[in-house]
Amino acid sequence: MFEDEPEPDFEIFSALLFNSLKAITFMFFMSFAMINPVAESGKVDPKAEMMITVTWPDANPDDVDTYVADPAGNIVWYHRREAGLMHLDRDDRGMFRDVIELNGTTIENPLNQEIISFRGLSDGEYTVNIVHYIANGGPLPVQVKVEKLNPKVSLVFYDTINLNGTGDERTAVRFTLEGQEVKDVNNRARELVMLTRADAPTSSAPNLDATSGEAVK
Ligand SMILES: [Ca+2]
Ligand SMILES: [Ca+2]
Repeated sequence: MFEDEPEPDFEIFSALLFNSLKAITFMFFMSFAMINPVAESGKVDPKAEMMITVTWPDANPDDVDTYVADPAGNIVWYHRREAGLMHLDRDDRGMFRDVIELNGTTIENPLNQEIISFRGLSDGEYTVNIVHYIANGGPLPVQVKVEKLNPKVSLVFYDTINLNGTGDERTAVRFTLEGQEVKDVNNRARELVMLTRADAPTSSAPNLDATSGEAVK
């Protein structure tokens, strides 16, 4: 009777080991099965549902700011880079502090771009505004692109809008989400900057961004 006991234990152990191996193998193949369709369908970031890209000419010193309002009234902008489910990657200020490290040397980054991504979607109307915060010359062509990323990338809006001088605020696009559907894409003017002014810090001391270390306006 005593001699019989180790055997069932060993059988349970080897069954467990075998099942664990099967589970690991299954997960290994599943992770590949999940990665491949994502790469093939051209998804940018599986966690982002929407992406708004604002671009102005390379090496241009002008500072353009992007403001996006969601249906709940949250507004994402350079002083509030997380609002609701929206995130602004960075405040691009033209050429100001726009440097990158390459092989130990610091070079100027010519790119002028601000990106806003949505982690999730809520029903209702969104507004995308662009603002000519600092102008150095004539009209500035600014490209605004709005993409819905899932289940596949679809273009909601793409256009070039001219900004005509310091303080110029334009509504690039307004659109309404209903579930996965995008409706009523239009550019009826709506001011967002004035709605954010209660948000602005009262101190005149420069704030340093925690992640990039760059000065915040
Ligand atoms: Ca900016
Ligand atoms: Ca820049």
